[in-house]
Amino acid sequence: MTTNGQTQQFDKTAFKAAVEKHLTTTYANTPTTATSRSWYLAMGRALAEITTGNLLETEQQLAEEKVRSVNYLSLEFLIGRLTGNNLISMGLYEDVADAMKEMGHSLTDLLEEERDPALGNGGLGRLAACFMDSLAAQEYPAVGYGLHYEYGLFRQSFVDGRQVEAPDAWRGLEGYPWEVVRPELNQTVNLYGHVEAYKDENGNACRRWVPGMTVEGVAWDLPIVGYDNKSVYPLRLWECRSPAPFSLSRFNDGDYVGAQYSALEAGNVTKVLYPNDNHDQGKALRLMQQYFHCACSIADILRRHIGAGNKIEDLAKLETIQLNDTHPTIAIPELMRILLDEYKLGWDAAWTISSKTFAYTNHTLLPEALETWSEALIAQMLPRHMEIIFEINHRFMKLVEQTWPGNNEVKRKLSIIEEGSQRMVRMANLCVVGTYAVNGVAALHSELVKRDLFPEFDELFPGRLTNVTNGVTPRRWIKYCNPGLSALISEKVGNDWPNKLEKITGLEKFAEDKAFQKRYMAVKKENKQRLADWVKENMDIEIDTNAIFDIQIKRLHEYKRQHLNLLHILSLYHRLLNDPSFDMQPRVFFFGSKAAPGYALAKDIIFAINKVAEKVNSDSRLGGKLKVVFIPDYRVSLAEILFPAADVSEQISTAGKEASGTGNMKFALNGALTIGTMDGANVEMREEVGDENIFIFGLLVDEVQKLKEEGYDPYRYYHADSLLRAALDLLETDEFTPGKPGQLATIRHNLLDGGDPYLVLADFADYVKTHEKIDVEYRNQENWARKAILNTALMSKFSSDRSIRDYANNIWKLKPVNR
Ligand code: GL2
Repeated sequence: MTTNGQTQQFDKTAFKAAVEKHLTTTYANTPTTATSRSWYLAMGRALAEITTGNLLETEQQLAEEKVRSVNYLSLEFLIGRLTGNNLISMGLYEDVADAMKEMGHSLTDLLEEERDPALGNGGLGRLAACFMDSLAAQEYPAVGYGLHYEYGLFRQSFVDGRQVEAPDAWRGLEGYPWEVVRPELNQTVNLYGHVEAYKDENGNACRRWVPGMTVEGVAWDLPIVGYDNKSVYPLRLWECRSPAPFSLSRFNDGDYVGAQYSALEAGNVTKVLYPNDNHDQGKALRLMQQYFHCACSIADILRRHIGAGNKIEDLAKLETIQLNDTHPTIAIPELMRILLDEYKLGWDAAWTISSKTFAYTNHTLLPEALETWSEALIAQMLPRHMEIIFEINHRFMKLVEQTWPGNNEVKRKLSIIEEGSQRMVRMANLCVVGTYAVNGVAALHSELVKRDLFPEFDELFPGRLTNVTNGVTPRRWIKYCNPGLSALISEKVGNDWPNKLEKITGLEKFAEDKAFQKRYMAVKKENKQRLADWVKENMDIEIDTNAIFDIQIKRLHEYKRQHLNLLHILSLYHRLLNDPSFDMQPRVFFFGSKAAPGYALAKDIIFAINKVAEKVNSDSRLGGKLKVVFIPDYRVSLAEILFPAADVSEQISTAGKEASGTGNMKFALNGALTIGTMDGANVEMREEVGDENIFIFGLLVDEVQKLKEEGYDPYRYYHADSLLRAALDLLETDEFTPGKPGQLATIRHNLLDGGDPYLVLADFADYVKTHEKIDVEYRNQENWARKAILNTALMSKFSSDRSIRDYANNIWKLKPVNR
């Protein structure tokens, strides 16, 4: 299918034999009795044999050539199913489909057997996965470091409209076929204990950590397969185990539970992914996860560096470490500890290496997401690290004093330590002080990082704060998930666009071409049908593919304003029933979203949408004009069906709150038109597609700030706008919860009496008006097709390949190494 080197090596007979071998020896099945799942597993293992070989060869080559590489540290990698995507990258999709067909199986069906490795919450984790894909596609030497959670993000179901969470054992009983355990890479991690002073052989005063507990880090590698090349990089996930999982003496004494106690304790560290998105809970176990992740990863980076015969002094020349948000910040004092206490470097030498090795990406301005840890907690769990953090801060405060002599206010603001009833460590401040580059994730966001979050840091360290606009991988988010569109694109611009997305601009000249418009819209229709079929089969809801498919899929959060979308739906419901002159194009509103289990209002919003959906979908008075579908358990594999099927993409956060968004890019690439605020990457998308091909509404960042300063009164909007009033008041009635009025009232209450912190009511009228415009524009299908084609054609900036090139050229100074 591609010119991939691996394609030529594909030996169908040998591959089929390998699948059968795994079916029988690895999964204890016979070809006649095996289930689809066993066939999928056996196929996965046979493929993983190929990628593991390439991974080891890539590792060896990079070590021998002593090339500079990036280490991407992230607590989350939301990779999604690997099999289909890897087949595409390996150039083996059709060959393997053929081989499996000869064995009596449809590849598409087998791919459905894979569970999503949901090792992330949302955008931040998915970005890390796109970045690994782009690093490998462009052969920038890289290792991804994450955690091997036993349970990924919870599975969501709805019981009477309410979210219910269940554990997600993503590996299944049989294990995940793509992963390979690497026992030779195991690490020992220390915790607790105390610090002691001692004199070294030369009589110098030294300090060392005497730990109170040790656990073991087990490395699992997942292959990140380069598209159309032979490089395979590891995504290395650490699992925490006890070094002494079982005490035979305690067991023999009859203490059966106590005998396993240390194993139970250690196993907890990587048991479960914290289900919070854009929110810091400050739990001790989470700090332990973070340190465990960093300690294993830093030790592994040093093992590679030193093992390849390099000097510790050359670390920053050969390795750079990107911190994905503040979650792995503790890696900074960890590297310092190793350089000071183990390599015995002086402070300045150690600091030079460390601060030239780390770079940090900021992903949010939301105060509730900016991590702080209590000094007491760090001092107890990581006593030596707390000392080092104090020393970093002490030296940093001297610099602040030199720059702003006698200014205690600025010291208080910039200090890594926040004073108060309990002292807290501000991880973002530690990151800015301890790294050589800090980037935001979209132009607007990076400006706000400089202007509002870190203005003094920008003055103190000119040039350190910068921007890298996010992107998404065109392999998964067009080629794999939208084969119809992919074929059409290839026909017009050639087939190398998946790793050269600039080529897609070539579609622009077909935007007016009537025949092309028809074919483009026919593909859209097929994708809408695929989604409609899924909905019919899984939710038993009938939907018409002639309706506008209007989709909002993302984590549930007040700032993302799913409740603004809901109020618009309620306004349509009200008008359809009460205003005989009102007419609209049939519309289906889709939602897909998980709420953090402890986020009560987010869960109430899910409940409300589900209750409205129940009523609306069976209300014959609406004449089929309005449907609402809340897809349960939204995840990457469902996103792959939803993005290609969308006509309208909802990107409606309060301006200044969504750092970037990446779903916005996936929708537009797949030809959906955005309704959005001037927030995050929407701003740059508008620049690319032009104002006439995107529907922008709402307050701007500065208007939001001004309105808040002036004193925002939600009741003003409530009293002034009868449609808004009707929509809000519906939430008080029992219209959607027969016999139980008030069940949806918390949302109304939050908006009116709770002060409407995200200005939903202020943006409502413009939002409704902009939707009316969409309604009109959609009626002219040629006009709509042109706009949709232009959205696909003009999105090339938002390839994660471009993002990674920006990081490589402007921050990491990294060169590709071809295999
Ligand atoms: C996020 C931002 O909210 C989101 O706008 C951005 O696209 C991603 C990736 O940069 O990062 N920040 C954050 O904490 N989470 C995000 O998704 N969880």
